[in-house]
Amino acid sequence: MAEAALTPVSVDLEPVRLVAPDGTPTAEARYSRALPTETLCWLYETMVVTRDLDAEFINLQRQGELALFASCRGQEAAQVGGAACLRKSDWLFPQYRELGAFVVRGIPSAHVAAMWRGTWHGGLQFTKKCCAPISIPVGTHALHAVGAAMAAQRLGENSMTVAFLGDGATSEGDVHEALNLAAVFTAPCVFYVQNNQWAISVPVRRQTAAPSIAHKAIGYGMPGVRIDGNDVLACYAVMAEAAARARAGGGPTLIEAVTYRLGPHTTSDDPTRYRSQEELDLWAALDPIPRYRAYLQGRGLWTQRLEDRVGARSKRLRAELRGAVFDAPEMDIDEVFTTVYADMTPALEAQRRQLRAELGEASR
Ligand SMILES: Cc1ncc(C[n+]2csc(CCOP(=O)(O)OP(=O)(O)O)c2C)c(N)n1
Ligand SMILES: [Mg+2]
Repeated sequence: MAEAALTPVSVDLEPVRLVAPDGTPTAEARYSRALPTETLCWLYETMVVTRDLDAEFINLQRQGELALFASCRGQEAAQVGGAACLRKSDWLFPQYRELGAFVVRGIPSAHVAAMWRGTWHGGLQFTKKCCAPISIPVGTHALHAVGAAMAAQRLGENSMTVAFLGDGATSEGDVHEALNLAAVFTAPCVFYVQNNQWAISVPVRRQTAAPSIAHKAIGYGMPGVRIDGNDVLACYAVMAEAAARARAGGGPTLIEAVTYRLGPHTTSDDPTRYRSQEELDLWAALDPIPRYRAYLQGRGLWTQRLEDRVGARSKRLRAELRGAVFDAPEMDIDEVFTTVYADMTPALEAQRRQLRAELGEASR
């Protein structure tokens, strides 16, 4: 087992940015923008498809088809860039807002919908794409990500894991334990914090007194990097570097992607109760999608043909999602009770009778 490196680390408060808000390249020279044209266009396509599918999920929730939905609107660059540079065999441990990462991984939206619809197996199919099910308990999955990374390390696999976390999650004890454990055991794990400025109605200034979330890395003894989370190329480049370091035995990295949640926390939330229109307008002007489109235009890579192709794919995927949700089989309510223990307990039997009575059905 490698000893934890005792190298002093420092963290730059200024986020890494490769593309300025107006779409022009910045002077940043430590990281490269040199990706193949196909990849550059595919990043754009994936961000737009994510935003369109996100809107469809909200529609479906409003139509009563989903119990709840947590929109990633505004965070597409952070999620798509952060996931796109990984290998398909690197395991993702999402929080609950990572639609962009799911689109990158090719997880069918119907499977994401099963989770938000509340069918009992919702999310389990994610594992086929090396992605853990969504984690609603905030922060618990950070430990799973470290455990999986340590397992990969011991098995001699050349893979790494990513814990997708929110700014609020960094205040959880589980996340502290995960960061510390990962650093001490040089686990090949990246902690990817999307600082979207809010944890429901709690602003990020109430999460930490540190200069930034990335600065916490200093205390754990791992590299910490702040990135402009609305710049897809910065997210791609910095995550690629951290993933390569993890694979090479260099241990974990804490990345803070500075971004903004443009929508409500979930479909059950009313953000006008706790944040101002001015703040929203400020961040709406930093929207990652028009920024990246302007960058592609500046490089002569954006074409109407690309836009049309992306629009057609979005339309098809939205229709597929609606179809999958409307045609979803009715859930057998008995499974809630029959799949808990080999033999149903009297208490569960009583609950089943009660539920059936409430649903107006004759008990079996
Ligand atoms: C352990 C735990 N505590 C509290 C909650 C309630 N809760 C749900 S989301 C959330 C805020 C999380 O904020 P953040 O980590 O910033 O993620 P974001 O929703 O902004 O993406 C809280 C407190 C929960 N789900 N789990
Ligand atoms: Mg947050």
